[in-house]
Amino acid sequence: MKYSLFSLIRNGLSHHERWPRAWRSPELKGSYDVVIVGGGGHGLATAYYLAKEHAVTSVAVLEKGYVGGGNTGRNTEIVRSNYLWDDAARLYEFSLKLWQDLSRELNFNLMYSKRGLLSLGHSLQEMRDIARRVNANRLNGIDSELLSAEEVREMVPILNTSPGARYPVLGASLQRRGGTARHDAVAWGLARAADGLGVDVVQQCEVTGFRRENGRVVGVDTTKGYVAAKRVGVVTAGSSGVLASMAGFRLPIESHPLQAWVSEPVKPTLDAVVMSNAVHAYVSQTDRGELLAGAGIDSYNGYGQRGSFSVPEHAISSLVELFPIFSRLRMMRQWAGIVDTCPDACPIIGATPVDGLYFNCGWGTGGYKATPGSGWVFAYTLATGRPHRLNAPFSLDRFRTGRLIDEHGAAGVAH
Ligand code: FAD
Ligand code: PYC
Repeated sequence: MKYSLFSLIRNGLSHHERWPRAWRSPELKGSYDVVIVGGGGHGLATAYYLAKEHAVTSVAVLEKGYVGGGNTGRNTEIVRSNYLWDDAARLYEFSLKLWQDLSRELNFNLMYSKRGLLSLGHSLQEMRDIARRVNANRLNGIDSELLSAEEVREMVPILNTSPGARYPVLGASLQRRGGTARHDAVAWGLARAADGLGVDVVQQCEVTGFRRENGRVVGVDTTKGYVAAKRVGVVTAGSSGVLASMAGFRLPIESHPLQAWVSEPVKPTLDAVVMSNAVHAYVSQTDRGELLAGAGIDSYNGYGQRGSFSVPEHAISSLVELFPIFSRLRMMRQWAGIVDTCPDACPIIGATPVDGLYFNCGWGTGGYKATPGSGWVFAYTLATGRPHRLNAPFSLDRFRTGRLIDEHGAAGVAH
């Protein structure tokens, strides 16, 4: 106890000079069993579970920038599993169960906070859709409740629930286990744990091409040289289309900016996550006191991590209608990530037309919550060459067979 107090004071005064590195900065080797392209949460989780669950430790994660610098470090941290269709509900629920124990498992505080997530209904038809989703969730064993306007008012007294409001609140769905988890901690915790199991996490290493022999991938070209690999997993979110085109095929994916912003910090005022599909806006309060909010996607395609002004303007004016108390808040920062949207608002996890090359992408606006589950099933696929039953429905092939899984309603943020 004395020692930890002493070490806390010493480290507090040291301006980080004496802090050890959380993971190595290894030289890139000439070959690996598995190369993972993309050092976001999904790529790092894949590497971690490859090593932990399948004893595959000859693994490199190649990241063109820095770990967590993509959508993993840009999202609004919402975690939930209340999806409509069985296939999606199973995958997201599996992930939510992994979040439960992940801080302990990684020995890294991910600050998973089950503060409850409300999805508001503003019209009779929206309430019918919400009720359908709540019932479907319950049939899948997922906690989900239908709240009346009065119950919403009790839970979030600062919400404008007056009948004359511009966006009248008729009720909401509530997932009590839904909430938030701190995104940069997720990237760092997974990078450290994967590194500890022998995975090479190589930053500033961009993949620039794939090499093939007899229709099979044999390695990748990078800005640090060529690396041979028995299998390659691509987990590059908004850049997935670019990587697929390097490999010689197309994905049914569009890349769009998705924006978010935080206000100056204020005293605790909102202890649940509140989303509204109809107004394309959502908000929660961070542990630092900032109001963290976001909108639907910018409608145009693009790779600029900025977005256009009209989107936050619309979302903020709607949020102020819903929460008049926020009207004097000052915005501190705004940013965007590039999200990879699929026509059915569901991911693609599995084989591609190139043997040995697998993609995990298309999570769009909602992949953060799936980080551990996505890594877990993708590790299974990379280790065995087969889909796990949880990711089998999310094949690229579904766009040929027509077995789509339409989750636009549950995606929560407009695609
Ligand atoms: P990323 O974290 O983007 O990682 C991909 C990595 O690949 C990047 O680091 C990139 O640099 C790297 N890369 C790209 N090309 C190359 C290359 N050629 N070579 C090497 N590396 C490369 N989801 C939720 O569930 N809840 C939310 O509240 C939520 N809010 C969001 C808010 C915003 C503003 C945004 C932008 C997204 C939000 N999302 C949310 C979606 C979520 O962030 C993503 O689905 C998820 O983080 C994707 O993780 P990833 O690891 O696949 O991608
Ligand atoms: O998927 O829950 C979600 C989400 C909220 C904000 C952005 N994505």
